[in-house]
Amino acid sequence: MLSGKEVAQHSSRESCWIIVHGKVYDVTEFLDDHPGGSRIILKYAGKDATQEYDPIHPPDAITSNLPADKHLGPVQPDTVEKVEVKITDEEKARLERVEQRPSLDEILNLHDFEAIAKEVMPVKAWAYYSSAADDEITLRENHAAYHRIWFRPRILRDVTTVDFSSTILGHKTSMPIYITATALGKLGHPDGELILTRAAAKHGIVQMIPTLASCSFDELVDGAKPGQVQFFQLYVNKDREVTKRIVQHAESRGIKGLFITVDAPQLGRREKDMRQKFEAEDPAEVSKAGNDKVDRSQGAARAISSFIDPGLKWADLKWFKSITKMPLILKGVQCWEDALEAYDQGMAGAVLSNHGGRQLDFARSGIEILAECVQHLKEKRGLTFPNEKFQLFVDGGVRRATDVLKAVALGATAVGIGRPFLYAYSAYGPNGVDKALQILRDEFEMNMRLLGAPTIKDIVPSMVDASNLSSHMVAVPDDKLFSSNYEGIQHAVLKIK
Ligand code: 173
Repeated sequence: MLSGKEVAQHSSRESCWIIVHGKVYDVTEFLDDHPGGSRIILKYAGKDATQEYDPIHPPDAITSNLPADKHLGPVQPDTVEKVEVKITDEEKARLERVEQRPSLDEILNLHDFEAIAKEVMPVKAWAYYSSAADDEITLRENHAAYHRIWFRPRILRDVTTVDFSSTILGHKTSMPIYITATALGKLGHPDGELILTRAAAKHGIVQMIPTLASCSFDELVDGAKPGQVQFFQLYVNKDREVTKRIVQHAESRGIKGLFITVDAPQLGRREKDMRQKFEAEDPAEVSKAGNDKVDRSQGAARAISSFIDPGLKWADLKWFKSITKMPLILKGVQCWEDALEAYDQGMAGAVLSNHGGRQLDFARSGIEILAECVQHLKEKRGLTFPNEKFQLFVDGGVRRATDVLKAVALGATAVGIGRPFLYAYSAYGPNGVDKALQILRDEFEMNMRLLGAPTIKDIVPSMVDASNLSSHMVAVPDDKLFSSNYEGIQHAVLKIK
C-alpha cells in the first residue's frame, strides 16, 4: 500500500499523483485533457483532492477516464496529510447565516427557498445555479410570462375532493410536474441529486437524471425505489460510441424516457458564473501550474461541457431510434416549426424550453411556445392536446401550482421544475425538497378547487385567458423577483491592489 509520503513526492507537472476517496491515481498524462483544466489538478498534486473533486464529478469519473495502469491503488489513510481548508471570513459569515436561517415552518412558497439559498449558499454555487445567459432577460421572462395568463374559473362544481394525479409518457405521477435535469447537484449539498431521487419516490413524481449529475448515473438508479420511474437527460457526445454506451446503459437500467437536449450546441454566457471563475486565482498556484489549455474564465459550466456535439442534427434522430426503444423526447424546442418536425420524425414529445434562460437570451418562454405549438400542431396535423402520442412539456420559471395549471390548461402534459428544488436542498437539505413538494401539493389542491376542476382532465383551455401571452414586456428596471433574488456585479471580487 502506498504511503502519503510517497504520493507527496509526485507533485509536479512532470509527475502528478492525486488521491481521491483513498485511492491514488497517476494523472500526469491526463493533465491537459482534463475538461476543467490542468491547474486545478496541479493544485492538489501529491495530495488528497477528494474535497475539491466531489461536488463536480460523479464518483466514477476518475476510474472510468483513466486507464487501469494509472490506478495506483489505496493509500494508508493515516499517512495522508490533511488538506488544510482555510476558512475565510466570507465563509465564516456564511456559516453564521446558515445558523440563522428561518425554520422550515416559516417557508410558505418556492420563492422563499430561493431567497434563503441566495443568503446561505457558497457564492460560487449560487452563481452557478442562479446564473442565466447574458442580461438574464429570458430567465425573468420565463417567470413573467405566467403573469400574462389569467384564469377563467368555473363555479358550482363539486370539488369536495380534488385529484391532481396524472400520467407522463404513460407513467403515473401524483402531480403534473417532474424534477427536471440540472447539472452539478453537489454544489448545493453533499448528497446532490440523490436527495431528488428520494424525494421523487416519496412524492410519487418522476426525476429526470442529468448527464452531468454530481452523483453517478448508477447511484441515482440504485437510489430509486423498486418501480420508481426515472427519465434520463442526454447531452450528445461528439463520440457517438460513448453516447451509444450511455443510452443503452440507461435503457438496460430501466429508464423510461430519453430527453435529448437540443438547445445547447454551445453553452450560453452565464456572466454571474463567469465572474466567479471556476477556481479562485492564487498567483502561487498559477506559476506552479504554468499554462492551462482550458480557458477557465468561462465559468463552471463551460469548463466541463466541451464534449457536447454542436454538429448534432435532425438526420441523427434516426440513429437514436436504431439504438434504443426508449421514447425519445427533444428537450429545448423553441418554435412550432421544430415541434412539428419532431412529431413528423416520430419523437414521443418535446420539451418547450429555453434551458432555464441559460442559453439564448431573448429566447421566448416555454409557456408561450406551448400556445403556438398547440395551435399549429392542431391546424397542420390535426392533433389535440394533451396528447398521448406526442406529449408537450414545458419548463422554466415555474414557481407555483398556478403556473403548472396554466400550462396544463394550454395543453402541456406536465411541467419540469429545476432550480426551486436545488434551492430547497441547498438551503435545507432533504427536508427542504420535501417541504417544496408539500407546498406544491397544497397549492394544487386549493387552486384546483378554486378553478372548479376536480381532476387534471377538468383543466381545459377555456379556463385561461392567454390572449396577451405573446405581447412581450421587458420590465427590467423594476422586477422585484429579480432584484430580491438575484444580484449583479457587486458579488464579483474587485481586485484592488
Ligand atoms: O445549464 C447548464 O449549466 C448545463 O446544462 C450544463 C452543461 C454542461 C456542463 C455543465 C452544465
